[in-house]
Amino acid sequence: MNVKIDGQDASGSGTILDVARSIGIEIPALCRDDRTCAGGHCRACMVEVSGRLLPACTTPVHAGMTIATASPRVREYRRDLGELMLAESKPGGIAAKFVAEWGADGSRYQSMAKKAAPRKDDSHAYLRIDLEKCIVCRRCVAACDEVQGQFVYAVIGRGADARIDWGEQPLASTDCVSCGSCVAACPADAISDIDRQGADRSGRVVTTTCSYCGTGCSLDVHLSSGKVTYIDGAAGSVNDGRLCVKGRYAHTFARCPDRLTVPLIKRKGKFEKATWDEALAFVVSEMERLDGAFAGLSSSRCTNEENYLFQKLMRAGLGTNDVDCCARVCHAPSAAGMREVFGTGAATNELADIERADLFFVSGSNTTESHPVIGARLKAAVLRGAKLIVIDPRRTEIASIADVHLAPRPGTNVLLLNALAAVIVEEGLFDRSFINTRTDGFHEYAQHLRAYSPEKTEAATSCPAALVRRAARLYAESISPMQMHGLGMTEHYQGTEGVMLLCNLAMLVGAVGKEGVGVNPLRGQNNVQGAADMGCQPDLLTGYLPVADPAVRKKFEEIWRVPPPDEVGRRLPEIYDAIDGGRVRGMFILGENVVTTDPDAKRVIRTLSRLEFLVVQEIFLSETAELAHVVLPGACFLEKDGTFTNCERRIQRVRTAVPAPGEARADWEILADLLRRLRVPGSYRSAEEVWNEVRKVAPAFSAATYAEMDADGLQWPADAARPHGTPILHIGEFQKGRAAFKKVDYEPSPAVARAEGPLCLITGRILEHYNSGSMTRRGRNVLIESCDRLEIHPDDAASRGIRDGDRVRVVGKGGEATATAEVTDAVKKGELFLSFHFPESRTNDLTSDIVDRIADCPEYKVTYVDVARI
Ligand SMILES: Nc1nc2c(c(=O)[nH]1)N[C@H]1C(S)=C(S)[C@@H](COP(=O)(O)OP(=O)(O)OC[C@H]3O[C@@H](n4cnc5c(=O)[nH]c(N)nc54)[C@H](O)[C@@H]3O)O[C@H]1N2
Ligand SMILES: Nc1nc2c(c(=O)[nH]1)N[C@H]1C(S)=C(S)[C@@H](COP(=O)(O)OP(=O)(O)OC[C@H]3O[C@@H](n4cnc5c(=O)[nH]c(N)nc54)[C@H](O)[C@@H]3O)O[C@H]1N2
Ligand SMILES: [Mo]
Repeated sequence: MNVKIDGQDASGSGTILDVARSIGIEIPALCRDDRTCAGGHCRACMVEVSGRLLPACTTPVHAGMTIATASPRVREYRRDLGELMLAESKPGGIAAKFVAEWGADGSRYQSMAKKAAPRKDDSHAYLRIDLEKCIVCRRCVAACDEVQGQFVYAVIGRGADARIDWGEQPLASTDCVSCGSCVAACPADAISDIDRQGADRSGRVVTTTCSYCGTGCSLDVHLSSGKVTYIDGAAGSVNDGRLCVKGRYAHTFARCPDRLTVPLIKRKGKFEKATWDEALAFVVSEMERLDGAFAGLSSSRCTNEENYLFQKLMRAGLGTNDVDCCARVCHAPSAAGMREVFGTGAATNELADIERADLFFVSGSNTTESHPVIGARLKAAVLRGAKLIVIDPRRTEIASIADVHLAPRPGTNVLLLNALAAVIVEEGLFDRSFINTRTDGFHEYAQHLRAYSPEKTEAATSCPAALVRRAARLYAESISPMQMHGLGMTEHYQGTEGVMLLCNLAMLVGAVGKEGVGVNPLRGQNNVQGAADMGCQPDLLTGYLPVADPAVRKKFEEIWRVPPPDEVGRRLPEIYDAIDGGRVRGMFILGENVVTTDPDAKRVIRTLSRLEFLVVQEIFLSETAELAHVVLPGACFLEKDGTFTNCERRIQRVRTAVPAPGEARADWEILADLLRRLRVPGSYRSAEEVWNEVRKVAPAFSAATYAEMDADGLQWPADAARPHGTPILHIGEFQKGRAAFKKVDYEPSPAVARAEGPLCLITGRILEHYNSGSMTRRGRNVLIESCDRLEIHPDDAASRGIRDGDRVRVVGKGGEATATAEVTDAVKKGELFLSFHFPESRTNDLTSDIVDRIADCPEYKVTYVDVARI
């Protein structure tokens, strides 16, 4: 449509505001947030159209319109609006700037000044509300409802009495999840936070990628005098401005006084400061002394470049394939199961598909706490009408809004997923043409499923057959059913097999290889996808190239000028066994706090204490670093360059915002130094140079240049045929050609037979804290959650005399943990949930040595215990 704006010709569709912006004309629009429905509340965007004043943000353009955005009438209107705002409030922020620009000075409507004292709230750990500044534009309400799906705010009162409200209680006691969306949205500073208050907001902004979970949110890090002042969500396909309480607020760890700033060498049981040269020379001499008996554990918190150099150090420098990463204790079963069925072990689709799917099948994922931004996107999709099936023994927040919530007994996913497939087959709901053209083994599979009808499995799973049938029909009948899964699938005795059954389900209904569908593991750590991609696995080199393949080794040798060793290395549990057996005598741990996070923690401590030499590269003196002989201080994500790969295979840039403290160095620089000292050919002057070597060795990344990923990252594979990356895998055919249905029989975990206690303990996460808590405990998140909590059903609590808030002891075969009881029927009778974020709670003293029988992932989700009041 052709229109005239301020005398300029413009064409386009949408609102006047959209078209004006498209030709560079800015209209003040205080209440506009492109992510929410336009409300037209603030009236700041009034423009003149054929003599009438109309709000630009809600008025659609039509052909021939003549629009004036700054006519005398518009200017007079805005000045008057400014006067009204000043009569009713004392706005700060951009609203104050506009009001001043409009020429309002508060002189016109003095008599109207508000009577009642506007409400203030400083109960929250981060947020601060002062309604005296509020212009009632309602952006906070829209942000909380539509962006976050949390519904904390409402507008009460009418006309001049209208005001923002959050119920009777203080903000800290509402459902607020501290995502800060309202803070970012507020144009008047009425809702602000402790980071912004009094901060200089005119400083430099560095865009980078969050280092907590695998969502991979883009961050705008605001700086002043070389320090981080506050962090906002950046625009970008992953988070579109959203963040969670960790990404936005848990950044103060970086400048904590107890950051490691110099290398440490343990002498007579005590750490002493050392120079870099001393420390690295000592590490290299120990590596050379223990030649062939050294193992490495890489860090999924570190960049791709660092993970690449780490495995190169182990392979080319020390001649061992004994290198693993935390994928082993996390989503290794997803990678193994999906690789086996589809040919590629990574998420099939992109997060943007959340907006294209009409049903979500979420299994074993506490999405709103573990991947809060994905959780918020799911909630928004459900609000617009998408269906939701959740499989989780607990009634998590996402389960509470599901159309169908199936709550299986922990460890019975195989039974339940077979039952869901059985319904689809029995009721003829499968996609015959997809099955015929792309899969094998359907008939045997269908036959096999007869033993697993919902009615036959009901007693063991405790999921009502009718509900299972309903879920199966919903999944099969939807057009774009998108799966997402978490550790409730993988951290089990039959973890890998459970994931294979998820693949089967998607194949049955033809939900792979197109938009809005697929099997999507919600990978955990910010760069666990990348750590595995880079080859921090004992059997696979960079880009999933098998180390056992001579042609692969030859190619690496050409580039490294050192051959990778040919024997497949040890996985983490095998490394521990080899330490106990004296075959591994030295170990390098990069950014992993295994003493707190690996199962059967007492055994981990015993085993690591046996090492003749342990070097830990960390940002803090973690519980694991305490056991080391040498500790090397690394730079955290805010202090270095590189890339992280998120759960949708998107490789994104990490950019230096602030300098590292003291003598701490970027992890890649330390690793490059060690490689040089071990006389491995090659040198690197920047993270980009490391990355360019990755592009050479692994075809899947060959086209992924820093320049190509600069704006919004890119999803691998990215090669000559797909230079801009690959949002969706398996279009037309699977990576491995045709895919075969896997028949999986249920095998109860050995924990069931061991029967070491009357209650089944699930361990996992809470929103505010992150893994071993080394970062989130060093900040105000502890004001929101100050200890690990044990969720216990009211009946189990009552029979043990436990009340909400009591300190309790969880007692198992391996030891004891302590926590604060939360009595809730979100867990079933006979089941418990305990988080593991506070090392002093000793959660992992309880977890056992049982692992997934294919991928060796620990069974963190099933441990039999009892509980008592302290
Ligand atoms: N806030 C926060 N976010 C995080 C992390 C953190 O520590 N804190 N860690 C990151 C990491 S490393 C990871 S891997 C991800 C993990 O993210 P999630 O996968 O969401 O992690 P969990 O909370 O461990 O477990 C998920 C759910 O599995 C359910 N579950 C347990 N047993 C079963 C079962 O038998 N069947 C089914 N279907 N479900 C079951 C549990 O009740 C739980 O709600 O989170 C990442 N994000
Ligand atoms: N009971 C129970 N235990 C679990 C789980 C569970 O569900 N239940 N989940 C498991 C899962 S899924 C995972 S992934 C593991 C996670 O286990 P870990 O990886 O051990 O957990 P993190 O606390 O993330 O440890 C990372 C360490 O790296 C350091 N670090 C952060 N950034 C950097 C950096 O840039 N450079 C360096 N050098 N160091 C850095 C941090 O200080 C921290 O100590 O925990 C597992 N443990
Ligand atoms: Mo994880």
